[in-house]
Amino acid sequence: MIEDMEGLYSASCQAMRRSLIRELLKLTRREGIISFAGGLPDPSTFPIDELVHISKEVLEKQGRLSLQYGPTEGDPRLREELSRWMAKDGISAGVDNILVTSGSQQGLDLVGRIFLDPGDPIIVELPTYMGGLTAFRSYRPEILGVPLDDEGMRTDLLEQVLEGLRRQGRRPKFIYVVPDFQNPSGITMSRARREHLLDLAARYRTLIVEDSPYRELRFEGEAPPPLYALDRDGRVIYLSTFSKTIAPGLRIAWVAAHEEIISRFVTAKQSMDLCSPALTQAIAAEFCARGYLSARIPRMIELYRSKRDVMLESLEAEMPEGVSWTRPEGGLFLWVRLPEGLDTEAMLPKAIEEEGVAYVVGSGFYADGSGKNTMRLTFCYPSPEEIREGIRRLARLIRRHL
Ligand code: PMP
Ligand code: G9A
Repeated sequence: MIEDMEGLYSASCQAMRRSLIRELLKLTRREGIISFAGGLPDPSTFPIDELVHISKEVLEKQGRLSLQYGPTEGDPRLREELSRWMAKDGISAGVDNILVTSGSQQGLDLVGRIFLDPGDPIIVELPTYMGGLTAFRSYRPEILGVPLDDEGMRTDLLEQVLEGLRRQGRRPKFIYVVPDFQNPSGITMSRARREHLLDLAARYRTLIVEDSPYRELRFEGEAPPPLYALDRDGRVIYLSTFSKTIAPGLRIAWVAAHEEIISRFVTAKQSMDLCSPALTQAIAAEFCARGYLSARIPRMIELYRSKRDVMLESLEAEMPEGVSWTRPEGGLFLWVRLPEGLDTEAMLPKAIEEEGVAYVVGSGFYADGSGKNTMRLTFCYPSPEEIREGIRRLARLIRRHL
């Protein structure tokens, strides 16, 4: 290895951090560990038979096209299907407002790439999706956090942050939110907060990045409209994905935004990967066209709802006094708060080694490193029996630390 490598890596590279979630994924495969860590969809939901049939047909009938490079914007047929799919939520996005990406994770990186210079302010929720933080951090912005309550981002506090920036003659490049069954907290932003957020974004002349991979997975209650559907100014960049509704292995997701912004994304994506895989796009388009997507969602909801219920019941039965948690109406995650003074990061090695249970340390989701006494649990991957046993183990560990 040559000497002085440090001096060769860019400042951006040195600002990059490994995802704790990705590191913990290795544990999912370890014998005897019950993992509440990575948000891996339950593999029993993967539509393997349908995908076998469709893949065969796509290769036989349109192999010359689907094995070729495709347009950067994405497969035109898939974009038409996506436009129709989003219309059911009141999102009016034509084909020219849509860019297909290689996972929403690429969409987040593209957002960082086209908007951020070092030191630029952006605003995120406290806590927020860790993968969003890692994507943005590599562009070295100044990240400001606004706390959540059970109605989502505290827009009254957001207003103070925006006002503080204005006094310095600055405005944030964007406000990043995960409004539906948020990763990590499971909280959904109320309609009133959505309207206030849009109003503030307009008054302070900034953009909103609405990242919504879990929207389809609503177990109960009424869905507030997407921010994109409430927006009148082309101020919202909407991200969604098939990772949680079909399978993450397809790596098919999309961004909907104003045409001008899409055109910048297209230019940026060309230097990343030229285009997303034509083959999985063609398969996804066919999957949608046959109505398989809408047909399968009720079954997924039923499965995840029952797992959420098992987790809530187990928490209720096992957790000691002073521990609290959210009760999400959908999605894959819930959020646990331990009494002040407990440190979930220090507890994790013991959870794994002594109890054989894993979770994601909450502070990783806080841009300011707070949240030491919090953790994220997912109920999507383990079986109901594993959920019961895992919560028993976790409660035992917490009791030992109280
Ligand atoms: N955003 C959020 C909020 C997520 O939870 C995830 C996946 N866990 C992603 C983006 C990335 O999803 P993908 O790249 O699989 O589409
Ligand atoms: O990194 C992954 O594998 C996706 C999961 C994300 C999460 O658990 O938040």
